[in-house]
Amino acid sequence: MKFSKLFSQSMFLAIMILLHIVPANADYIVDTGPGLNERGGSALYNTTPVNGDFQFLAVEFFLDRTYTLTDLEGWIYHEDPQNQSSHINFIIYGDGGNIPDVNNELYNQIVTVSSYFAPQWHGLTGLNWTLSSGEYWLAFEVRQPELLGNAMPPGAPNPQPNSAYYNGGNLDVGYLPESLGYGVRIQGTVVSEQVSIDIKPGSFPNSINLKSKGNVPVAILSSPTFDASTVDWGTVEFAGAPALSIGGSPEDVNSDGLLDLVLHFSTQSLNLTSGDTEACLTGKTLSGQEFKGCDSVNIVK
Ligand SMILES: [Ca+2]
Ligand SMILES: [Ca+2]
Repeated sequence: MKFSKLFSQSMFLAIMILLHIVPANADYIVDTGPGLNERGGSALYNTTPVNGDFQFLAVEFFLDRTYTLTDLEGWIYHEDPQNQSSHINFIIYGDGGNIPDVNNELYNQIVTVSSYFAPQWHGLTGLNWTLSSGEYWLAFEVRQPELLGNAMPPGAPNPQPNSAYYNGGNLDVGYLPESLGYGVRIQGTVVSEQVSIDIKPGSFPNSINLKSKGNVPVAILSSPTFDASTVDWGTVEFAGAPALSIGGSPEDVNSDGLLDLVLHFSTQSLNLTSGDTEACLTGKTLSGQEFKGCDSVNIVK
């Protein structure tokens, strides 16, 4: 019970943090700020690596929509007694409850660090790592027989609520943020989900007379991975026009057993010309996931 209580508090904290640091189209998904500007914190020491035996420090992060991660950074310190460079695997794991699921390694790339440097941001740029909404862990691992001394100084001002330390034998989780507080920055871009739409559901071709004073109905189709009932009407635009406040009752327009959403748009507001053969609809779900779908049109000349 104690553990689950801690977890739910952590979840709440994480959601609060997301709300604060992820305005629409923000670059930073996570930004804890830097750790202390001095040596200290946990070492990553790996003298006898065998399969699955390695050390890592990891922080949990939450995505409330689909992102492509582009930049990962850790606040890292290094002082190698043998004056050798080291290799850190930056790894994204799935969530295994409130620990990294080490059997679900999603992305992995090595960063080489020099034999000595003061605490600084170190990491990867130009990535194309796409993750759907959910809980994940960013782990900093030493998988080679190397030492990364005082690897990550703690003390980041806005630490992630959950972090974990694995020393090859014991997986410890649930440290209070102030005891670890690794510095982590994650950047990414919001990915627009592709959805299917049906302009003038039930009829084809989708003829539109731009002189009409009427409305054009457009169905946003549900699929096993997209629930049209989660659409935030106020964010929907079809060919540049906002949705009218009529209709919108869930109905299954394509008889696949999934309820779809039919919205209406003023023909006079559509940003279409006589040469257009396709029109697109964009919007967001109530949780902020962007989506887009297109269908053919036949502009009546
Ligand atoms: Ca149609
Ligand atoms: Ca349907």
